[in-house]
Amino acid sequence: MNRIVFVIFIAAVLLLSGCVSEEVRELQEVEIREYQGENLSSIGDFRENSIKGPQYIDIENYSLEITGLVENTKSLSYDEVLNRQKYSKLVTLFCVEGWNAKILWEGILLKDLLNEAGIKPEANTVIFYAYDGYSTSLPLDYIIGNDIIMAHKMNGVVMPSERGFPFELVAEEKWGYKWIKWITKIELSNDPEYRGYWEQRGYSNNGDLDKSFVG
Ligand SMILES: Nc1nc2c(c(=O)[nH]1)N[C@H]1C(S)=C(S)[C@@H](COP(=O)(O)O)O[C@H]1N2
Ligand SMILES: [Mo]
Repeated sequence: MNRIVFVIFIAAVLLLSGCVSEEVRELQEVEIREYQGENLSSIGDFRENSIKGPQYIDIENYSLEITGLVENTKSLSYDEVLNRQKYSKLVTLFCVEGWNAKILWEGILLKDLLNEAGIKPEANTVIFYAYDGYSTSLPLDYIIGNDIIMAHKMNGVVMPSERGFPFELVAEEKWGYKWIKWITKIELSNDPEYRGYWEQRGYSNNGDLDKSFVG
């Protein structure tokens, strides 16, 4: 008798645990706020100061263009962009307005994308364009030499629209205005003097964090 009760008990436990584990569904990813002993900022800590306010990109109709001084022009869907090795980096964004945010970024290496398209030897500058008409540029050497990534996740969650979904440039060691959000086009160029949105309005073209952004 005892044995039967025991067997029923075990069967019930197995059944229940089966049900419970089937019930567990991950509804949303939870933001990471600590990484290797360091506290992170929150994706809610950013100030909204984009030139035209937040952009809401319809991902079904989204494509990322790779153009200019490349062997093969590319037009990639969101999934096609993400269909390669991901990398993460802990980097702090500093805005010229005096605030900052330390975030664990995750995304893809720009040099992987560019090498796939084939970098022409004359190229020395990478110009980025965004959905809101914003643009900025950075030296090709900087992008390649520093393993610069284009992020689709922040603190382990998919980047919110307000923060730059689908992709934001993680321009480490550069002021926030180089961290272009809502990227739609990457152009390889041989014009190191190209000036983006804020650069045309007086911000420094190199955007180095250790220098003043004016002048
Ligand atoms: N497309 C686009 N990217 C942009 C901007 C913008 O106006 N449009 N603003 C830049 C600036 S000045 C900063 S500081 C960072 C972070 O801005 P956020 O706090 O609005 O996310 O985004 C940068 N990327
Ligand atoms: Mo900024």
